[in-house]
Amino acid sequence: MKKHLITFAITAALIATSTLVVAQQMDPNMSGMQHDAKPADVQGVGVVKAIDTAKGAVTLQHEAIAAIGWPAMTMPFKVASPDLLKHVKVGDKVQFTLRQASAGSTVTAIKPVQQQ
Ligand SMILES: [Cu+2]
Repeated sequence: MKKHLITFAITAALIATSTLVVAQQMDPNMSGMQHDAKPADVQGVGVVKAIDTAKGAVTLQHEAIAAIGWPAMTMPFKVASPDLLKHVKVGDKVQFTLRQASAGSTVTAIKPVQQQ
């Protein structure tokens, strides 16, 4: 009887593991399709106040970001890659993507917005 329970437990664990693997393999496609719905990424608009390519940081005077309950403010952000800062300069109005994490927010995309 005990042996049967153990066999059952192992089988259940194997099924759970293989389900997890399938879920992970599917994830890249899923996140690609549902990019806008991903709660970890939020969009913002602001003005570039300072750029520090050496530190990989950008200071943004951003508008309120309702998705995460932020009021408008000026603050520094880490960027996912210093390359992201090549296409923006101080004074640019920009649209950016923030990835939310417990360690802080990281800019994962940033581009100038056409001003009219
Ligand atoms: Cu802020």
